[in-house]
Amino acid sequence: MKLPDWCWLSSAVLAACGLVVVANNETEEIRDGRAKDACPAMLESRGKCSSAGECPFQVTLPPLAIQLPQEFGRIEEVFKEVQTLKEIVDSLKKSCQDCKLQADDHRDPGHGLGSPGTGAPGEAGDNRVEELENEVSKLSSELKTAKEELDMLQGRLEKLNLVNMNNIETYVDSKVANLTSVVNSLDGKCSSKCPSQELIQSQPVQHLIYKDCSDYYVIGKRSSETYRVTPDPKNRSFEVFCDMETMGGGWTVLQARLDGSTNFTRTWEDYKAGFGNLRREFWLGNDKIHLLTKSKEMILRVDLEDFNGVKLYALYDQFYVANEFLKYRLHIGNYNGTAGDALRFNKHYNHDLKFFTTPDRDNDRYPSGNCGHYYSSGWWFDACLSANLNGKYYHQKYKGVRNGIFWGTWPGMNEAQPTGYKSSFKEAKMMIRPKHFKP
Ligand SMILES: [Ca+2]
Repeated sequence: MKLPDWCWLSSAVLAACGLVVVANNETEEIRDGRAKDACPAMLESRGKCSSAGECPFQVTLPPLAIQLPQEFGRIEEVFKEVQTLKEIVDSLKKSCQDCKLQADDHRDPGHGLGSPGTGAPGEAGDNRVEELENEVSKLSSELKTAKEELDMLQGRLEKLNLVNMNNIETYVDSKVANLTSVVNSLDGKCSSKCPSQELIQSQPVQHLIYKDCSDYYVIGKRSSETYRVTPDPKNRSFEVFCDMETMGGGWTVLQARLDGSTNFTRTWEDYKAGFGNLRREFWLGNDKIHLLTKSKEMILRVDLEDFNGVKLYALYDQFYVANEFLKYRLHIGNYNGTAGDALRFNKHYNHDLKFFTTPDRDNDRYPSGNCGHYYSSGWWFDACLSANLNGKYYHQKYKGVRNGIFWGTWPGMNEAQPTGYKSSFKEAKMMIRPKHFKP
């Protein structure tokens, strides 16, 4: 081990000054005053010299201060720390001992306090500790299992939350639409392949159930009139107006506007049951429209005429209105025609798949108000409209809120009028016919 530098330095000092030998024979003293002043280390005799001339000597060194490196300063701290740790260990030992005593008491209550001496206290305590450890470990594992089960339940609950009313409605809607389509296709098969059906059709008297106007057309009825139809045998039959002229005829009319004689600003119940005069202006009624569109796959035709005598039409190759539970939701198919696809104007104004809204029943997609109230109508409002055939009847152009009969794709309809006037329609009509009907 290499001696630190300070050690060599001290030796050098001693060597440089040399030793002053002092014979302290009590009687004589040899001194070198000069040397004594310079070197504080002295060699002196102690006691009397022996007869052989050997004298005891001693070396007296001055107090020695050695500069230790800083690291040595920590030794004191380390000692203190060790002391503290020792105290802690002692106190832990003691409490551990107490703990063992208590543990034994708990394990065997009959012994009472201070009676663990019956066994080996240390061993008993160790066993108890082991038992407790096992118990804790078991509890911890049970807790973990319970937490996992909770997590799983939470997940299932979240999934259930996702199945909200909208999803159920959409599901039921699509199932109803599918069933309607299947029933209709079976209907179609039977009428084309079943000879008895042909027999029935050739013998009008036996055609007992007329589901819609096309059935009257089939038995030879050609006048546009009111007829009684039974789209669903489980429901009552009702009167409808049949258009037997337009585009081959066989149309069941759902709605008509022609002179403003009927008020269309109505309640939910009115729109549900229907109102007006079948030979003039009317709304057939949402329940009836539902039954008609449920009984067969239907197409929709909208006829419009403005005050300039311009007549245009729109055809949709599917038209279905859900039941009241599903808020008479609208389903429309592909557009064809001359008036433009106002029911599906763009992604912001689309009446397809929208619920029916009336001034007293807000099912629209406009969060801060009721489109039906604002536009004085019952309709399948989005937020709010690109078409509204149940708007107010105006006999001419009008100003203010666009609450008149409206078809957004009508030529010039959306162009800003310098006068601020809005145009309306002289006549409007909605009617349906089975998709597979051949006039
Ligand atoms: Ca609303």
